[in-house]
Amino acid sequence: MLYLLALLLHRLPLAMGQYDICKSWVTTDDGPSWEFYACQPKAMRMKDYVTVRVDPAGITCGDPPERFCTHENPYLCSDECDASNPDLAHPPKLMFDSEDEGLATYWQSVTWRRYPEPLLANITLSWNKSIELTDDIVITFEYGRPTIMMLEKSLDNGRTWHPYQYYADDCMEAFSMPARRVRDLSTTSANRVLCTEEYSRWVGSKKEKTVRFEVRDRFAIFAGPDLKNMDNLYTRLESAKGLKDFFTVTDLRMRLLRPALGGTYVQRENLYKYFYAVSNIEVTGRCKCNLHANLCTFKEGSLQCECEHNTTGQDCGKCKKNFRSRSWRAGSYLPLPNGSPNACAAAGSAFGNCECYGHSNRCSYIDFLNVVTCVSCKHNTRGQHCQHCRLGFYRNSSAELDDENVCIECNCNQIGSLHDRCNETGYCECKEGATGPKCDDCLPNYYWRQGCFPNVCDEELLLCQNGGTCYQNQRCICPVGFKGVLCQQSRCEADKKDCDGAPSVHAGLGTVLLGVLALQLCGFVDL
Ligand SMILES: *[C@@H]1O[C@H](CO)[C@@H](O)[C@H](O)[C@H]1NC(C)=O
Ligand SMILES: *[C@@H]1O[C@H](CO)[C@@H](O)[C@H](O)[C@H]1NC(C)=O
Ligand SMILES: *[C@@H]1O[C@H](CO)[C@@H](O)[C@H](O)[C@H]1NC(C)=O
Ligand SMILES: *[C@@H]1O[C@H](CO)[C@@H](O)[C@H](O)[C@H]1NC(C)=O
Ligand SMILES: *[C@@H]1O[C@H](CO)[C@@H](O)[C@H](O)[C@H]1NC(C)=O
Ligand SMILES: [Ca+2]
Repeated sequence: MLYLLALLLHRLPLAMGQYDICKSWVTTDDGPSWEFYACQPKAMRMKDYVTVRVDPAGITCGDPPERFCTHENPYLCSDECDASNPDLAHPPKLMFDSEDEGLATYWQSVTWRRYPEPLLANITLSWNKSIELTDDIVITFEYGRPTIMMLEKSLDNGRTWHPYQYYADDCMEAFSMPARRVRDLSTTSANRVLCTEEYSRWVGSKKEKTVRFEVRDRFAIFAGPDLKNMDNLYTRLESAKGLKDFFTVTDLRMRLLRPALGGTYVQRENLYKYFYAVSNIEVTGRCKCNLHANLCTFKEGSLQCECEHNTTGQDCGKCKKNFRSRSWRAGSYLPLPNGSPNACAAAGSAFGNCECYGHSNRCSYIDFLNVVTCVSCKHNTRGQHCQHCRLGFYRNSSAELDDENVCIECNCNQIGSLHDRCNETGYCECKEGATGPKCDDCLPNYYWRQGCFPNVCDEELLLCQNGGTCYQNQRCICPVGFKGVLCQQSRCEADKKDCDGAPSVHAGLGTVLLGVLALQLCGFVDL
């Protein structure tokens, strides 16, 4: 009990105190009303909400059953791992159960029987939720800690990964990095990724079992050794670029690269004593809710912020519908001690701010008009309150005024339309002969060729005469001997010379032949 109390007191500065309420009902000169504050959920044991994946397939021991021994007792290889026997199985979930007094339960890998091929294993923890670490990550190894391992993190649910910390008994040899200690970091290097030798050297497997990612030591750079000056840490978290993100993760991955050796060399004749065994992974943190929630609950398999301040989303990362009169902002730890809620505001709310439907976060007062107007409306909006669509855009009738998709481009056909504006249903104004919402079609009796032109010929009213054929409504292709727009004119009538005149002396052979042909055709038609 005393121990528990000590533990609670120890965690006090991180778990309690500031930023634990989002709003309170206060009475002011103007009467009672809500007052809002920056707020965050309490720190929790994150291993209770994690999903784990161990790679590669077949790395967990016991299938087939296998014997192993320990560095302390290397020649008594009588321990057995058997996946089909609950008493002898070591599945991944045993890294996250609560440890009963004395008896450790652990995940265990196969032994290094493939030596000198490396014995590699990845343990990937996923939350499907952004988490802010508030205390050290502590990984407990039974039978010795790895001599080389690496910790990686992801901020985007496992799409991209970044190194978080390197661990080796010889950093230079394993990673070509100098060995450093977190305690030696300074205020400007608090988020440096380093290689440490503190957790990888052989000291006997019972003595030192843990590998840490030192969150507290990094906090202490700002908050002092006992984390007494949390105000300073919160101030730094707001102002130092990238510092908050450094302690934020959605996933963690332990890459185990070489097991404990129990000495300097690998003994090839006894490979049953080399393997990984992890009994616990402790991750303490809080849901990242952007200082807009003080509760985080486990729903439908995922952690979820209970958003206040009229925000919404898994991390309270956007404003609720109809509360977008200004752009969303995270709450802030500053000014101390209560921070700023930076709440989302209802359209037309009594905040006194100029309403911009979330398309602008800047307003400006125009002196001579005595109006406040939104500046630089985004999302193709315009107007005093960004309530209109820019020219060339029209209102999306299925979107609210505060929706990013509220304005749709008119997209008028440049050739078919008179200009690039359109009416409220997206219809453009067409030039003569053009039609369709975007003016990219032609009316009946018009054809498209860089714009709409009236048909010259067609199959109904404007038939080509005398056996002529209509080419794409643009012209008649007339048989020899006829001409005119609709081939309505006989060449013989128009020009007697074509019919009975002798071919010109200047004409070439082709013309002569054509002349003869025309002569015959004329004769035929004349019959
Ligand atoms: C472990 O994950 C890394 C990526 O972070 C990958 O390159 C590597 O192949 C994985 N190793 C195993 C044994 O699955
Ligand atoms: C992750 O969380 C989101 C939001 O709560 C949920 O919609 C999604 O189904 C979850 N994905 C997985 C793989 O659990
Ligand atoms: C959120 O909206 C409700 C009305 O739905 C209002 O009563 C409340 O004061 C708002 N909270 C904030 C922080 O603006
Ligand atoms: C109109 O708004 C709705 C709701 O935001 C959106 O789903 C849709 O894609 C928008 N339409 C267009 C053409 O952008
Ligand atoms: C937009 O123009 C089209 C075509 O002229 C018309 O049918 C429609 O009613 C117009 N819409 C509005 C809102 O004026
Ligand atoms: Ca365990």
